[in-house]
Amino acid sequence: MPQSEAKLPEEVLEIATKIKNMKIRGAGRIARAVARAMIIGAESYRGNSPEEFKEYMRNIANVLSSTRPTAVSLFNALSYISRRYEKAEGGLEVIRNLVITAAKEFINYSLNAVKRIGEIGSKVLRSDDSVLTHCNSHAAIEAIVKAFKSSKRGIKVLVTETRPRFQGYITAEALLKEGIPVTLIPDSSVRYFMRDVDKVVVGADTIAANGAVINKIGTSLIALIAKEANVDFLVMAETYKFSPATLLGEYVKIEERPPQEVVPTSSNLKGVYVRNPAFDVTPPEYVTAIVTEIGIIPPQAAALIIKEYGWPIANYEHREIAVEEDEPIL
Ligand code: RUB
Repeated sequence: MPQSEAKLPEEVLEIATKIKNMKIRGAGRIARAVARAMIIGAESYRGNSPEEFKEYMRNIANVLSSTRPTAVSLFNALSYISRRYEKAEGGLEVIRNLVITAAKEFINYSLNAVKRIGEIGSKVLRSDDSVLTHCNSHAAIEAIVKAFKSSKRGIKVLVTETRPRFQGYITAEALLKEGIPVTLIPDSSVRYFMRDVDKVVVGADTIAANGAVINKIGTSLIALIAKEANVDFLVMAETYKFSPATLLGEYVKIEERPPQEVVPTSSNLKGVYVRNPAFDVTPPEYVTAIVTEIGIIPPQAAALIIKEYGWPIANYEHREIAVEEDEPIL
């Protein structure tokens, strides 16, 4: 049996499972993890046909693209890599190297982009700002930490719990480790606290061509409250978080996760339908600015970033729905 049809490397499948069950999570980390999986896949191929190798890499990319549907960073990373080897000619080693080089390039680019966003984003924060953040975004944390370390020592942060998966705990721990004063608050208390907030800083999973920001569920409510209170709403997003397909009219698929994340199976809510969307859409008019690694832009410039700086149009579609809509919990 050709290796393209054979079992894929265990380590690659493990990465896919970890993304699916959120042991690897956050749009940037997910993108770097799929790039790493492509490297592992390429290095593990034992056949000798370039065409069969391409088919095998396609199978790996399909498995990776079926893990979670919303973060476009995953699909942009895969497209960046596949664009390099799909049309390439040459022997197996040439093609294998193209995969490995492109994947390494993506990982390096991504790590540097997060650092650069940290530098640019940190300048927007003032020395005694009270910042509110939601979920767990490395780009957002990078900007806050960088600002704090560059002598803006008065910065303090309100972190939402981010139910149902409590990613806010990870953020609170990371900020505390850097010595930043952190207060953890329930998601539902955001309006109560907004009067004390100077800036909201969040990350993004996807940014659509019209500047709409898709991020952790609850983000759009926070944006609404920030708008009401006249508080700046800043999004930290690498350029590979911008979705080229939305320029061509495609909608962003919002992941719905298992109801058990919201209500434990042990509860006696038999027959109650539970919905668990993982992300929501914040319209551009609620976004003050998007901080990218190439500079700060208004959300209305999203299409320009896609066109001018563009990551290739993603070839990969998410093929699996995580959970049926309206699935009863018991
Ligand atoms: C994570 C989330 C993060 C973005 C940006 O959702 O919504 O805000 O992915 O993160 P989940 P980063 O926990 O469901 O993956 O800046 O680290 O890419």
